Amino acid sequence: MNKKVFVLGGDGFCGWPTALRLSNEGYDVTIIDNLSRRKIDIDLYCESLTPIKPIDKRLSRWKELTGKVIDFQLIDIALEYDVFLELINEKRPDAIVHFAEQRSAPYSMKNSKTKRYTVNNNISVTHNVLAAIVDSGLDIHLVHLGTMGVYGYGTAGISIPEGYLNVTIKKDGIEADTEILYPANPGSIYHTTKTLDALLFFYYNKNDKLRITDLHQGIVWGTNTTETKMHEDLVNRFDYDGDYGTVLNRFLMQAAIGHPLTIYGTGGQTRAFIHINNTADCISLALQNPPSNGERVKIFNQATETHTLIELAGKISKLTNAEIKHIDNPRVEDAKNNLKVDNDNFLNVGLNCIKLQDGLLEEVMEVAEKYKDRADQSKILPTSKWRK
Ligand code: NAD
Ligand code: USQ
Repeated sequence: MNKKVFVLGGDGFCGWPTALRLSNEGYDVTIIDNLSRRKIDIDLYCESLTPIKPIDKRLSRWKELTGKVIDFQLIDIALEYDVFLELINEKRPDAIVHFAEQRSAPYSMKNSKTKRYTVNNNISVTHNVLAAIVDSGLDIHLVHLGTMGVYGYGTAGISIPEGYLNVTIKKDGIEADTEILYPANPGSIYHTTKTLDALLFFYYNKNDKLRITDLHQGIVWGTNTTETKMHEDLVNRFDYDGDYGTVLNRFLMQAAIGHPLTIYGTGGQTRAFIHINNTADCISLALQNPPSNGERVKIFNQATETHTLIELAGKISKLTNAEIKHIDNPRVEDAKNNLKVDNDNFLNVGLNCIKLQDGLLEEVMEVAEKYKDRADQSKILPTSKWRK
């Protein structure tokens, strides 16, 4: 029998291509999503640059092309605990992949309403998933999408380890060796929810022996994967607006429509990146390499390279002659930082890193070029400020 996996947030940017990848690999996939991301688009008067199809159309096209069935359940996991638990008891999944959170840092910083929504939603979803696994009594492997930003991006000169740090504490004339979780240093309310998630995982793993993998993912770029390219109806979302658009995709889209590349501040910020195809690869690898019973939370850094923003903008400008514009940074963050990230855990289980290459950059720009008439230029500049 095929292994059963729930993909929470499987209608979103990372969840949709991952659900298709897992279905293609033979998993029996159920997507659970409350479609809140589509509703936030309506609230913000924005749309994905790519014309994403309704979830039922996506799934019927997938079935027609591959013969594979993906089930969809419209559940708000933060609010509908009993319905969610009932579904777990009914379907008895082997694994749950958890993408279902409000994931934009700028959206989380807009106002007290979006701050409260982000905290309430993200923490409730994560805690409900953990409590439901315990209530079900099943041995379910939970794979969660965390973020590199739980650590801040400054590194005291060392590369960021995968979750744990060996330290020597010197106090009262005594030296003690111990292992700690790498210190959290979030830079937005959104990132703060991910540090709180990490503590919930630590606790449930210690107390209830849950098997958990927490993936600290960098900024995802690109649009389509092997599976979403199979048909226009499967196209992935492409966020470009000031709240949900992430930096590299924004630069690529801006270049395609002739808008200056918007660097916030100096551009000396270094960030970690990963291509969307590698996101799906990593989830598949994490599912194939679960922690054993009794093992501590497995923490993987899910990033393939690091770059400064000025370096990225320079690369795209060289390719396209796009103008680069520095604008006042709306965020509170270091103007400049070094960032090195260990990613041995994924390399050791066979991740084939897709690195930034001109071919791939062009591919994303072609997507942007194809849909540029859908772009609303009034949505490009940032409107959310970290301090009022
Ligand atoms: P997304 O907003 O496109 O997708 C999240 C999905 O979760 C949406 O479809 C949304 O409707 C759903 N969802 C949210 N709250 C829910 C709830 N209460 N109940 C049911 N469904 C709910 O975001 P994404 O870019 O696909 O990110 C997915 C995960 O990966 C997030 O947890 C994010 O923090 C993490 N991540 C994303 C990136 C990135 O660059 N996109 C980078 C690192 C980590
Ligand atoms: N930035 C610009 N110009 C832009 C947009 C952003 O200079 O037009 C800068 C920001 O100031 C920041 C950096 O680019 O220094 C990254 O911003 P981003 O919006 O691309 O990414 P971020 O807010 O960090 O969040 C994204 C995802 C989030 C995920 C995170 C991974 O939205 O879900 O957790 O990347 S990480 O950054 O590694 O923590």
